[in-house]
Amino acid sequence: MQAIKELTSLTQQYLEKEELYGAHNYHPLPVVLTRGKGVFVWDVDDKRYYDFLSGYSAVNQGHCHPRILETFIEQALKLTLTSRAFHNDVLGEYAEFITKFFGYDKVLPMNTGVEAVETGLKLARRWGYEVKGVPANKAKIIVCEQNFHGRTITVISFSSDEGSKKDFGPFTQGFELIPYNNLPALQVALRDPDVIGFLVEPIQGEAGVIVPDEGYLSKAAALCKEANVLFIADEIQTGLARTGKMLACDHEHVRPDILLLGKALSGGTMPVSAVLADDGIMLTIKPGDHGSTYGGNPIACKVAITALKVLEDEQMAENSMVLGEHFRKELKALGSEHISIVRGKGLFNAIVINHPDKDAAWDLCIEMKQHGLLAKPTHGDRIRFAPPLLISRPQIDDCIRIIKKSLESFGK
Ligand code: IF1
Repeated sequence: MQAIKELTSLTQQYLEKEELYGAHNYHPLPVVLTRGKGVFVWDVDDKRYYDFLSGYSAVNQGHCHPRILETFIEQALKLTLTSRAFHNDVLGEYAEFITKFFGYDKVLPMNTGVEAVETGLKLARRWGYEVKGVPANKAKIIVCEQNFHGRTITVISFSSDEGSKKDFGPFTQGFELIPYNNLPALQVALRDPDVIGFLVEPIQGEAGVIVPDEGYLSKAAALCKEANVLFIADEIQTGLARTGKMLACDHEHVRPDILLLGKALSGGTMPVSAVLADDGIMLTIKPGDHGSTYGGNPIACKVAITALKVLEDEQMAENSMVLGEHFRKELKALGSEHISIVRGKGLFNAIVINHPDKDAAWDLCIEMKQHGLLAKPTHGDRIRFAPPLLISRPQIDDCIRIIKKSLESFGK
């Protein structure tokens, strides 16, 4: 663990203030950022870093993308919030754009990712009772072990990670955990007539970029269809070009019944999330049944349109696909004894560190920080590598050199 004393006094001042007045609900890397542009961020001592976390894939388009910021500022100077008590001249334009962009009848706009997840769960339950005909309060939704779908009490109710649930009970009922990437387990769970939904990450992010077997998503979706169960894809982290396709589900031509989006939907400017579904599902929600103060606000709508256009115009999915393959190949070619696994899809990757020291992944992140690359461990021994999708091949090669140099410090 890097000692605070090795940090500049300016950085230390920021850390101390946060420590004194901020809740201690995170353990960030000891770096204080003040500026971002494209793939780079700068700290308060004007040191430059490659950002290999991208705000947990909320900054796929790169930090402070000019087109997205221009849209943000232009709308902010005009009208920021009407609430849904009144109409405005932006929501309809956005709803038409995003539903046509992804091929769905309707969109329900929310703000954070977990709000989209909660909305998707409510929508699935409402459909389960009113369309599938499940008895009142009996609806069940299947979820996967090692899932991460957000931090609300209902969503942690179906987490398999005891650490994220401890002393937050009592929990919401109606969820059943099955192993991820396990079709027989799904098949058995789908036999229950009260099951109305299957919520799944196409690639498990927080768990350490767990990529399921080829065909898992398409077969799971087919099993759900057969069982008249809604396939709910949480693409909040895997979506929006991150894995080399606009949606991770696109790799297997799967069309979710309910599609959840967030994070990069605003290009890292503000919380914007969305739930997409067809009329048979979406219209079970009637006026007044669900909503949010900021959901679908004018800035969010305009920014989301530009954020999606930027992904398409700058061919970020294609870049993610090509450079992701190159990145994994180069990482594997390092042949480091300290890397036991390299996995991912597109520019959504992770390594598993093989080292006797339990803090090895953290220490490697500190070493990479020293050499100008920011990444953070997840679940102790895994490090996620997810740069903004506009990164270039020379920049990827530069980052491979940084990772190589940092790994060598283990040998010393
Ligand atoms: C934190 C993790 C990533 C998500 C998926 C829904 C949400 C997330 C697949 C909820 C959010 C964020 C939350 C953030 C760190 C980050 C994270 F480490 F927590 F798990 F990315 F892997 N579905 N993930 O990944 O979206 O409400 O946060 O907008 O809570 O520390 P949100």
